[in-house]
Amino acid sequence: MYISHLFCLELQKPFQSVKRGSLHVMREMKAEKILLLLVCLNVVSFAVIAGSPPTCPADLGTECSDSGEWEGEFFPGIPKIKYEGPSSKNRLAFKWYNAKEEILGKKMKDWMRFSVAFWHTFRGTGGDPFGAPTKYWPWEDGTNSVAMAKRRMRANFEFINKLGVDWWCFHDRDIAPDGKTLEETNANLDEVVALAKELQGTKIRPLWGTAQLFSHPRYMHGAATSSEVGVYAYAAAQVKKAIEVTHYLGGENYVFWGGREGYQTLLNTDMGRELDHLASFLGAAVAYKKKIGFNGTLLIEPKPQEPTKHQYDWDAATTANFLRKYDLLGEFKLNIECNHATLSGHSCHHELETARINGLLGNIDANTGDPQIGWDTDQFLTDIAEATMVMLSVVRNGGLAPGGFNFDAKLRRESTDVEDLFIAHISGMDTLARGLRNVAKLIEDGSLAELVSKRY
Ligand SMILES: [Mn+2]
Repeated sequence: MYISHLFCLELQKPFQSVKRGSLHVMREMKAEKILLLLVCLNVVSFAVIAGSPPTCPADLGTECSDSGEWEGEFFPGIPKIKYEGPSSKNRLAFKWYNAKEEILGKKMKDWMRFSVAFWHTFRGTGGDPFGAPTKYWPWEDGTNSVAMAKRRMRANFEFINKLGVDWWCFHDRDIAPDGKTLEETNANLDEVVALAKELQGTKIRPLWGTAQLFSHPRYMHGAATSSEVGVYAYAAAQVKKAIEVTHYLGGENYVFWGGREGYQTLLNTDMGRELDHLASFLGAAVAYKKKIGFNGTLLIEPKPQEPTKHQYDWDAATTANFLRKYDLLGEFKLNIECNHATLSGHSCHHELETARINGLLGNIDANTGDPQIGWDTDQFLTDIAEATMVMLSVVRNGGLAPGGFNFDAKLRRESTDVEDLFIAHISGMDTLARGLRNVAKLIEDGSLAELVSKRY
């Protein structure tokens, strides 16, 4: 991103020095400058989406922290979040989620198994395709150094402890920076993971880990479905390492989200061959998992499109058929994301039920989209009716363990206070808790089951 900025500034210089050109030349230069600015803006936006660190200092008057040791709390003044019940007006308290309360024979926390998503919570910048980052958390120093990654990891565990959850999820590249070589990249990851292991203590574990196989330019044609064998091999090496660190941290699952496993046009794509490649890639992951004794569940996360026009893991039914064709059904389950469900034209409830009746419901990425916006907005789920349907599937499934609910959800661009991270998670947890309480009433009342049985 810095390089892009410098490039743009450099290119603007010649225009600024032309002061007495003919009108024609001036017009041409103006057009050039506008084009250049647009190109620069696009370059910058792309870098933002690709997960670059936020620029610092921001033009909002905020100052970066220095790059020295961080002292004290990351969330000062925010207490450990407690349950205060529905009449509480405290924004930093649970109204419906009471971790140890028993509902339908199980503690709420065991139904839920809530997890914080590192990428949205600690790498989310508020940047979108139309604008630069808006969030500059006080602990960020504007770099993507290993030291910064470790400081961010400390913030992650203070957040998790104060929120009172036991799980977290991560991509390899979100928690540690890329190096110049695979070896250097892996060494960076090892250094950050060693600290994470220490900070986890005896109670906190990864709900799942995953490899980030979509933001680096090498993955522009996909990873396991890339037409370049070198890219396929690099992705395999990256997944191998990501499974190892997930295992080392005591993770209970490992997720495959095919970020760019899909196509832009069938005219240049051998779809059958790409699907064969994807299946052998996943088969190799199964073999390696067994070789190192990792007993976690492997999960595939369906999504119909975005960033590619068509993603191979379109929805639960498509993915189940893929697994069936390649004889991988016994080795994988599904991670259903509610926002992906609606992008594929289904409801979240439909996707959960499709996974459940096929014995494939493994985990839920708890978020929601917006009915008026056609893309993946990754909002916290706050619709009680939707949460009730989601929990109905979870209860019928007997729970999600060893999976759980991962908050694959982010603050809105306009939400820039540190406290907002807590308020958003509390609202997501309370909404699902309310859904569970509603399901308990529906089941205890018996009328829903009676209605269905009468129909048949
Ligand atoms: Mn999403």
